[in-house]
Amino acid sequence: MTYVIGHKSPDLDSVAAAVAYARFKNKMAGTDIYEPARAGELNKETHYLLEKAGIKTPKMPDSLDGEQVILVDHNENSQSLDGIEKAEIVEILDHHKMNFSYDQPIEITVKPWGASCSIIAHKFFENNIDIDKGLALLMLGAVLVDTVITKSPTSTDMDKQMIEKLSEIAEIADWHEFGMEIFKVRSSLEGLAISKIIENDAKEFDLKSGKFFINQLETADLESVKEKESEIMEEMKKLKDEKSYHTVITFITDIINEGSKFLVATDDKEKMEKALGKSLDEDVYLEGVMSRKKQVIPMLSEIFDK
Ligand SMILES: [Mn+2]
Repeated sequence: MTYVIGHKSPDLDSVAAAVAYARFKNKMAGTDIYEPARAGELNKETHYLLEKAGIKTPKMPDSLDGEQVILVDHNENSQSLDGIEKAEIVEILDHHKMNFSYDQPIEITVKPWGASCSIIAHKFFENNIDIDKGLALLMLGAVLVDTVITKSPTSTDMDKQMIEKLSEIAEIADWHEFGMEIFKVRSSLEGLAISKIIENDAKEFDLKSGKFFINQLETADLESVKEKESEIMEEMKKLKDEKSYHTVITFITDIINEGSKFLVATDDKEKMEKALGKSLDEDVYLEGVMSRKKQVIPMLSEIFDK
């Protein structure tokens, strides 16, 4: 038996690639020795798509020690499940930079495409092997997520071609809409406590004016966050008072439209309006702003760190 396995903290592409490539290898060899596996807990969109595709969750081995493995969607030991140093790696299929050396010649497929599932889909088509509807749906989802619905700079023409072909098999009429559906599942705040939301991805910064707490959320659907905004604001104000912050910010990044909505609780409204270039009495949406490190902090430093 040979495991086909992706990286730790598996994303959709990593799990879908394991499922798809195990199936490809079994069909090519006319065997069932290739078994898809996963290297960690599944995220929300992976759960969602496996269920929608009617595909069972790959098992998670305790260790790869002594096992035969095919690595997909990664090639670095540090990203592999424990025991990889003592596993026999028989093949690699990936779309990341190579950081791999091995004492044996093995088969390696690496392409600079947007998703591992694009490379695997191409292999199916090249070899005239059928992809069933469920598998096509899973692979399509993986390519759409990894390429941010083809908007990522890593997305290539080949990814687009694979998206078109997989959509047809999966009977998805509008792949853009299907991509949005997956991103909505991924960024859903449903069931999350507000206290968790405001600490979703938070960092503290000491500026000359005082301590800043800056939290970022990602969404494919700003509208769906809107109904929680007042609750989020309340909780931010509480946090600001409790911890004596100068400013608490939650900015919600719309990954599709590439901009961020800012929720702000601050001691210095006037200066904050100057820093953001917007009135805090209205919705603050900053077009093109997506990075805390590269955009938000410099904007604030300009005003609050002098
Ligand atoms: Mn990937």
